[in-house]
Formats: sequence, C-alpha cells, structure tokens
Amino acid sequence: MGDQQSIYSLIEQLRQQGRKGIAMLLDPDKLRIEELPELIGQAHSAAIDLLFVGGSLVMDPDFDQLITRLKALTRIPIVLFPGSPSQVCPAADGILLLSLLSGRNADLLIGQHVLAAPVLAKSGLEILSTGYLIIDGGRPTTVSYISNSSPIPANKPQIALCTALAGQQLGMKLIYLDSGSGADQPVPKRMIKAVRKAINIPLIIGGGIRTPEQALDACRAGADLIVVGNAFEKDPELIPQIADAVHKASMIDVDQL
Ligand code: 1GP
Repeated sequence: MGDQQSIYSLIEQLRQQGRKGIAMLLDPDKLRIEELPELIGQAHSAAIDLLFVGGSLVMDPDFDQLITRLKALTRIPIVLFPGSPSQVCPAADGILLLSLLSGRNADLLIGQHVLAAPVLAKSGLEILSTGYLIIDGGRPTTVSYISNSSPIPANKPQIALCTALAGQQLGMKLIYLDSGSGADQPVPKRMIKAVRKAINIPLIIGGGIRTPEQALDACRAGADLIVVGNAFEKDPELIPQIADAVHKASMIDVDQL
C-alpha cells in the first residue's frame, strides 16, 4: 500500500463526510490489456473511487499481468473481488474476503478462506472482511449457479436485514448486497433501507445497476458504495453519468424517505 490511505479508511471517510463512492468492476475475461489506458483515463475523469477486479469465473491466465498493468496506470485503489482463491494477486492493494452469508455452502462461508489464509497472510493485501449476500435479481446469474446457493428473495428484506446484522455481529467490516452481474433488477430500495437501518458498517450495493437513477436510488436508500460492471463495459458514456449521480447524492436520513 506504500503511503496510500487504507481502502477501509477511505470508505469510512466517505461515510463520515456524507459522501457516496463508486467502484468500477473490471472483469479480467472481458478486458484487453491494450484497452486499459483509455478505460483508466475514463475512470480518472469520472473520479471513480475504487477499482474492483474479478469475477465468478476468471479464465484469463494473465490475471497477474492485468493487475500489474493497472497498478502502473493508476493510483485508484485496486481491490480484488475474487470468485476463487486462485484470484489472489499480491500486486493489488486489497481484497474483499467474501463470506457468502446468504448461502449455506460451508466451503464459501469458511472452507476456501482456510485454504487461502496462508497465501493471504503473506500477500501484503489489505483484507476487507465482507459479508456477501446474493439477492434474487430476476434471473439466475453466474454467481448463484457457481456458488450452488439460493439467493435471498427480493421481496424478503427481513431476511437480508437479519443476515447482514449477523455478519456485523460476527465482526465483518463490510456488507455487500449483490443481485449478480447483469441482473435484470438491482437490489430493491426497500431492502437496502432495511439493511442500512440495522447495521452501522459500510454497505456496498451492486448488480444490475444500469442508469444514474438506479445508482441514485440505491444511494438515497442507504448504500455507501455502488458497484457497476456490465453497464460500463457496454456503454462507457455511462461512466461519468453514473459516477456523477453517485457523487452528487448527499446523505439523507433513511427514515425520512
Ligand atoms: C456484480 O455487483 C457486481 O457482482 C456488478 O454487477 O455487472 O451488473 O454491474 P453489474
């Protein structure tokens, strides 16, 4: 990390200042190294706060090369968002250590973490312990299939609330509600609000966000950090539009909405 601010303190600082953050999700299988300078230029212009890198399936053998190249191009913190322990790369700045709290698959709750622990300990990566909840976004996504777990139904905010609260009580530092990459429907506002009221750690929302309005809605409902992948890949003009919407969203008391 060198003299860089820690990723967690950056997220906390945003919250304390009543600001919202935006993370651009980069899927290594969809990126070409030669496209990176332009993409990172767009991320800088839009003041993207964090770069998330990873996916449920990463088939690109040059994952490490991609991270190293990214590191040379930007000071935006690079956070691994791993689908498996093979996506641990010490050249990044941090890693979301995801525990899939919405599922009952012991391997994704703790098993893979045990296997990855010695490698992570030596990696120097900032470890961000994250309670990860998959929310039904209207169709099966890669993550729900690969994880062999059912998502939380979108009309059951109480289940999400209790699960997120349990994650906080277990000592997790972040909660991430994800309706999965390319979801038809993003996480419902009602669910975000219910979870926001129950926890006091930062809340990340992603999956299926395609418009500035959807990003703004999630922020107004209580998200601290919005993650967008697909929409930015398909239409780079959305990068400044969605980033601006997130940065303009001010802290609003969820009770008043
Ligand atoms: C998926 O939350 C991320 O895990 C982002 O989803 O690609 O649909 O933006 P999208």
